[in-house]
Amino acid sequence: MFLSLCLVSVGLFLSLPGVVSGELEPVPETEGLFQELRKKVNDLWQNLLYPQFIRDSDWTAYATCEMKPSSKLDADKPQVTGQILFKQSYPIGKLEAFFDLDGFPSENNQLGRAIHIHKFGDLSDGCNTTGGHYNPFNVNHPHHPGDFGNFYSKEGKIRKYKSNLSATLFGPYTIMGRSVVIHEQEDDMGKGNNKASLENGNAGRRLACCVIGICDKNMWENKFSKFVERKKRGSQNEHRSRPN
Ligand SMILES: [Cu+2]
Ligand SMILES: [Zn+2]
Repeated sequence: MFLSLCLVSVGLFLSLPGVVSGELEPVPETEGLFQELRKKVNDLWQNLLYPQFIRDSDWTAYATCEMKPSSKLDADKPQVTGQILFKQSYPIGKLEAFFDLDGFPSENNQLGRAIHIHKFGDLSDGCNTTGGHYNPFNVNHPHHPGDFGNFYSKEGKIRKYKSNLSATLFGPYTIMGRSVVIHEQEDDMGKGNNKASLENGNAGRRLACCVIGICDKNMWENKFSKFVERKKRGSQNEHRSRPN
């Protein structure tokens, strides 16, 4: 850590034009060394600012979360599986997410189910070891970056696209390596008049969870284009069947 800080300080120092051309200009025999050091510092900065996985995919980060029922869940509870995909353009794009989940009871008019980002990507004791809501700024629920709200299933499925989310895949508050949890019950959005409401929205048991990890661009593009196609077809059919 100390070495990195030293290198960074040297880099800043070397990048000041006045310094390089001023009285501290290196003597010829040390010039090669300085050049090498400068390159190392530049590479360090590049890697810090622009992580490899973003540079590899047109300056956009993609992540996936492979949803599985909690290993501690009773057999009579809904066994939710599927995928949540994330996309975010570097550096100032807002997070987009696509929720593609199955296994909810098939009767319609089900209550909403809360979905949140939890602190840990640890599934060693099912979803119980994912900790509380990811809360880097020490605020109340529902103002955590991963408070995605309530989701309503249709014919046992949730297919939902959300944009402009406040969680991020970049920097010190990245959600990469943390988890997404689906709860049995509705999120009271902090209006439950008790302590738990301001911590977790009283959303009840953890049905299913997954760990967020880097994925390929194609994963998002394939899934999302199918979703858009299905939506288009759905709205056309709706249009056709609507009386004039
Ligand atoms: Cu939760
Ligand atoms: Zn929360």
